[in-house]
Amino acid sequence: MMNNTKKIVSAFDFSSPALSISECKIGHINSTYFVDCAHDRYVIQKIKKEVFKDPPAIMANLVGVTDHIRAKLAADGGDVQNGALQFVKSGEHYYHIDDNGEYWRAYRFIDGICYESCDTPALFTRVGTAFGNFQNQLSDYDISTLYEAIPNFHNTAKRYEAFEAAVAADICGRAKECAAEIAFIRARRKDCSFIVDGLASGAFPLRVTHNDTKPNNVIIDKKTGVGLCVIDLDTVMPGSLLYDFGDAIRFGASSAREDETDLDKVYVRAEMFDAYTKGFVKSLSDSITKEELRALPEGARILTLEQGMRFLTDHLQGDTYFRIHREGHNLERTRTQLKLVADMEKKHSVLQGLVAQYY
Ligand code: GN1
Ligand code: MG
Repeated sequence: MMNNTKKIVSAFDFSSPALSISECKIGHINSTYFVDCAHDRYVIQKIKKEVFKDPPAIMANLVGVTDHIRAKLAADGGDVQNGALQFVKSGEHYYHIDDNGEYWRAYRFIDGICYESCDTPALFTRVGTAFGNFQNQLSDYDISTLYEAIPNFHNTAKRYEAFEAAVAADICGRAKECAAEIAFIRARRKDCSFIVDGLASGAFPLRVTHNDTKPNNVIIDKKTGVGLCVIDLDTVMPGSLLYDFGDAIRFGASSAREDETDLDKVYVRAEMFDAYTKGFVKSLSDSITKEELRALPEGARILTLEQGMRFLTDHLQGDTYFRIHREGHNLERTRTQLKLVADMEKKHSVLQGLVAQYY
């Protein structure tokens, strides 16, 4: 371990001395490391301040939410050890500020697998069940106590405005090479208020949502294959169930990686859409409304369009938000999202038919 990491690691109240540290390269925002201690393994993360403006408030959210879930697990005879993240204190606080003013947090490592992609419908059903259960466990959480980590995170209409502003400013001179993508998004401008309008009218109830429902945010038990624990909780905020459904579909039901460059390989897998819906809807069967059910396919399309806008906005602004690994990476990611949107439009009646069995 280097001296500065040693200092950060030693700031946390781990149960035994730290022996080594290794980087986890997954995730576009925070930096994550595994810390192996004599008797236990932990995860430490540097919270990206540019994205998460108030780390102490974030940590209050995370501790509140995970304590709530743990209490539910204890009451229901669930897996208290592995069913919710257990954050580790640094003195008084659940964070440590290093010499550079960076915020760090730590939690106990939970052994299991985080799948980067789902290869089988059965696995994706389990991911859907895990995210559905997560929403259930938080259905009685006091929404008013949640700090809104990133205001308007999934406000697609606001994301559209930000996209137009980035096109107008064009600070990197990249708009010209993205003319087709810009036109594609502009043609769907009206659709961007679908979910915000539904929330405003009450058609879609306000819930505590995860908001970043990629399959790699569920830890799967190696032996049983069942979802153990939902992670990556920074964006737990008030929102619509459609955010969690839609984001999961846009990522997990895609036939290809988020940055696949051969667009012929990118389409939405109806059988995976069906598989996720099965797990998610079943675990939410007591609370999901008819309006929400009916809107699932459209929710998936809107969240995918939104992600395309976010990647393109970042590309136009010079790649300051999403970590990139090569030039044009955010434009490549944009293209896969827009290809998925087009394919969802083509398969609209198929997807609508798949959810119809539930209402
Ligand atoms: C970011 O860091 P990661 O990969 O879990 C992003 C999500 C995007 C996702 C796209 C806080 O999540 O909203 O959907 O990248 N998280 C934040 O892959 O912006
Ligand atoms: Mg993540």
